[in-house]
Amino acid sequence: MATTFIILKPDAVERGLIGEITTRFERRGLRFLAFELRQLEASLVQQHYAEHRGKPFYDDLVAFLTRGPVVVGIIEGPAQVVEMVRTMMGATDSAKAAPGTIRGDLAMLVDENLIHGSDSPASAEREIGLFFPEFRPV
Ligand code: RTP
Ligand code: MG
Repeated sequence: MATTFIILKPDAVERGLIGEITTRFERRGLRFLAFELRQLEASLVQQHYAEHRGKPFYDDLVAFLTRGPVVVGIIEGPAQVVEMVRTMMGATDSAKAAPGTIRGDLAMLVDENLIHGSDSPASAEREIGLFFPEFRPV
């Protein structure tokens, strides 16, 4: 088994889509090991998205992630869980995301794209450490 990290972004919470998105993962057979509604500090979001510092969308991205509560979660699944969750999310630009994916079914913008998912096992480990420093795999 392996773990990955997700954020249901403020647009998902504002639009009342926590249940819809969570249910997709649970129906697939994946299991939440942590699940918490949280108002994020800008400093944490900046650390989380450090790879994008300096890009044109960076400041807007930090403002977006801190404009209201998010859900942060840890998902457990098979060895490929990081990739499974990314596939279920769909392309970054929701307008181009395939039908059947979370973004492809429920969103249409590149910035307000409902969900973050770790992009590699190394990212998952780093992000779980940032958002859930107390977490120990069960
Ligand atoms: P995420 O990190 O949130 O899971 O998304 P991702 O891997 O699919 O995309 P990434 O390239 O890491 O971009 C991070 C987030 O920045 C916003 N973004 N806006 N306006 C733009 O061109 C633009 N590009 C990216 C999105 O919210 C994206 O999810
Ligand atoms: Mg990313």
